[in-house]
Amino acid sequence: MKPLRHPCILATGAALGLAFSLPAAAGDSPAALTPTASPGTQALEIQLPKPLFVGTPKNIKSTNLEKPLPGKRPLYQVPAGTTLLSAGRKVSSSDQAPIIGSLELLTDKDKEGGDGSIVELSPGKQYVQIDLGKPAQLAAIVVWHYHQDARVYRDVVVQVAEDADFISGVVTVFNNDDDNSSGLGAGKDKEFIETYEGKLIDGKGAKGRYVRLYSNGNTSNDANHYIEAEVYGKALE
Ligand SMILES: [Ca+2]
Ligand SMILES: [Ca+2]
Repeated sequence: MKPLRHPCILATGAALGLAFSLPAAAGDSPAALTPTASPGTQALEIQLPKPLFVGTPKNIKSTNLEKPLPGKRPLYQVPAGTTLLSAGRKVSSSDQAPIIGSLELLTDKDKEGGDGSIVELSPGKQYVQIDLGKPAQLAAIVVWHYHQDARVYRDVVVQVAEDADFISGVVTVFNNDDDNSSGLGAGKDKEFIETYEGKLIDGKGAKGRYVRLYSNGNTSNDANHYIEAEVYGKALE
């Protein structure tokens, strides 16, 4: 009898759970994942898309990979009064003519993983930039590059600045380019596997009007993708 060549085509949570996190299974205890809120804070509410992983995980090569969480991301505490600042805001990019999709997809609140929800930028180091319209103090940035399969986007760097050219008041809040191949400085953050939960990045209270997110290809191909980028914080004006 011939062995099955693709025993995981009908992948189950058990089959996938070895390599990366999946949506909470019945029996998960949200209470156990919820840190105690302190006065003046609130849990960040993030609208999540439908999970899409349907295949087996790819062989991901990374020497700097964060260990995937065993379940859903714990609730994240942010300063009270924090709101979503980026919805509908203008997006620019180092690639003003994306290969697929348009830059508006970054802030249209659609985070579903299907092809129609994804903008594809040219290969190599590229950035997208969100204009919040006015200065703000940032609590968190959540980015969905892609979640049709498990992969890692390279050299993810997130910066905040006062001006659109990133000359004044530039603060780097995330950088996992550990070998400085993108030339923005070597970062100490870890690479991460993309999931439907997106990647939550601490805004560290950085102040600015513009948020820029860099990447440089991914472990499946050399293109750069975005589904949505959300910026949470408080307007300063
Ligand atoms: Ca979107
Ligand atoms: Ca690098």
